[in-house]
Amino acid sequence: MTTLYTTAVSANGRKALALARHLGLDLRVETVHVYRGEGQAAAYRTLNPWGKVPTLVDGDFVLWESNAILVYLSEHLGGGALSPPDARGRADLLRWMFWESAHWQPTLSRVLAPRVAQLLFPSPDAAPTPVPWDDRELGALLAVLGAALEAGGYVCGPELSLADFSLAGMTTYFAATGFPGQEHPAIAAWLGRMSAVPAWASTAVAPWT
Ligand SMILES: N[C@@H](CCC(=O)N[C@@H](CS)C(=O)NCC(=O)O)C(=O)O
Repeated sequence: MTTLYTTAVSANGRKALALARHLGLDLRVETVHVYRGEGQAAAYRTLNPWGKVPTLVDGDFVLWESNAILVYLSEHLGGGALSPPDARGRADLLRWMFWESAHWQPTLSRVLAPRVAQLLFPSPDAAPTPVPWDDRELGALLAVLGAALEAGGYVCGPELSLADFSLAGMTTYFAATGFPGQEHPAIAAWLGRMSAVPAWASTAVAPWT
């Protein structure tokens, strides 16, 4: 039995859950309410010393870091689906997944965190914290991703790949935090295509919907 430890509202957990559904994998989902501190529980930290979600447990194999989990789900359990078989295609895929982890995810976390926290823990008295969508570093990242999506397909070309699940993760927060899609039409169009992927759409939950 394979178990995914996650919480439905987590952007990184959503990547793994959505890919598992897309591949038709039979995963047991165990909820860890990381935003209520459950990630720091001693028992969970024996699986994931970092105390975050997602974590995948497949028999005696324990894996954390969402992008590594995507690769494992595809290669070990999904027959290599959504991952190109050739070296250049695979290197391109990994390039985008490393970029997601090194740049996209940290920058979006920094820019969105205050508003995301408000939406997770609403307080009737708090005015919405504005999201600095004009942040210079974020602008550079949006330009790079937008250019890659200009042709109208997916991140690595005309076919959906693991890179789409990876990069779409943080966009989980976009609708609720007011992503200015009109300023980034290629990204907005790609998000529309991702919404048409049933496994991606089915993992969208409140307060992000
Ligand atoms: N780089 C990690 C990031 C994991 C991460 O930050 N997960 C968030 C949820 S999206 C979390 O567990 N946050 C709870 C916390 O920081 O305590 C990955 O891609 O898996």
